[in-house]
Amino acid sequence: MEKMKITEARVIVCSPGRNFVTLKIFTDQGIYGLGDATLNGREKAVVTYLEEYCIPALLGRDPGNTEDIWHYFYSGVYWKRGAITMTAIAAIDMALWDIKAKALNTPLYNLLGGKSRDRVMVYTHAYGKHLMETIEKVGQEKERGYCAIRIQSGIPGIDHTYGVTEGNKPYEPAQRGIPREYSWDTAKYLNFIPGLFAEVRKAFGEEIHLLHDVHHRCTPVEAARLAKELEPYHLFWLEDPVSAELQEGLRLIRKHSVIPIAIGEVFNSVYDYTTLITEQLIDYIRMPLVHGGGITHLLKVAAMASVYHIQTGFHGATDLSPVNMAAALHFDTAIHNFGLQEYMPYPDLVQEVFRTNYRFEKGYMVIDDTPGIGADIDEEAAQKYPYSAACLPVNRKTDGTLFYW
Ligand code: KDG
Ligand code: MG
Repeated sequence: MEKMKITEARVIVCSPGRNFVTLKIFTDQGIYGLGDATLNGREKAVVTYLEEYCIPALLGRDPGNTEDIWHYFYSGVYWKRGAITMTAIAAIDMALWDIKAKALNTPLYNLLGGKSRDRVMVYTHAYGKHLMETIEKVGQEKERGYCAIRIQSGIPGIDHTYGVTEGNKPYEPAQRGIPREYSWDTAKYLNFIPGLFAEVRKAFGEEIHLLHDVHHRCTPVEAARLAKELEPYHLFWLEDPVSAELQEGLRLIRKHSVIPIAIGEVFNSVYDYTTLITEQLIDYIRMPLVHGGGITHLLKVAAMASVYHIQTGFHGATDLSPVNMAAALHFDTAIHNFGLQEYMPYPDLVQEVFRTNYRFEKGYMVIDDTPGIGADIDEEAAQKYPYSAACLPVNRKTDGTLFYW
């Protein structure tokens, strides 16, 4: 590969229905690369980090040196880790891998080990305001061809539940203005969920993969109870059963159940995972490229996980941009220990701004051989949708105590 130089980098912020931050890095060879830098509800913090501290130091460097540049912004910086820092590093890293693959005229997956599989199994979301509607939605997603479905449902006695839309719009948790406050009751949740899965299995049998996201709302002992009671329904995984900043909390769940556990969409470093991986307390890694320092870092996390027979199951909600999704699909195609990829179809507005090279085929995603990541942004279209501040909600228990959302 010819030596290149980074000549310019700029951050594009747009809001086609929701906010996205995209980094575009240009080189003296006329090749540019894209990286996703979207951190839901904290977008401008990443923009500032990139514009004030990273871009000036990127200019003039050879974009082919992905490893050295990653360490320049990670090891070379005194204040390490954290969602803002690691999202900024991820965007730089993704864009550099995009440039390198384009310069070599090859799809990104070829630089990550080539094809370990022809297609990538994805799961989608099914949710309803009550049990019957939820079951109906599972049936609809199955009809669309999904063979893995995450199930969330409204719960009797709780006004708002994570993962369930208000009205008939697609689910979108970020809202304009300061965070809305919801009320939460773990006892009602724990009493309802096992019965929901019993009904879903009764309706659809054992063929379909079922998943559920606890969204950090249980204590370790509550999560152990839920995992144990869900065991007969053979979930593909139970996600974020506890707020896992206490890694040791997972030991209790493991002691009581053999339900597979997926953790870490809010993690951003391999050091968030060391206990979980080396003690085999989880089965799937959720940390996505965009929040986990990019391809360079996730290659190492995935390699470490593979030694312990742990697979990847990357976060892929619609608040991660199509650039991240495209890069993730290359990663999923290439690594040996890929497990499952989350996928929520983007609304049409998003597709007006971002162009992608992947397509859905009967429960799987397939990427084509476009050189690089294969995603692009239409900057003119992006300009039509300016940034508008939005935040994730806040949760309180019924007595007013602040709780995890
Ligand atoms: O921004 C937060 C969302 O991406 C998150 O709530 C979605 O938990 C989520 C999931 O599993 O997709
Ligand atoms: Mg989740």
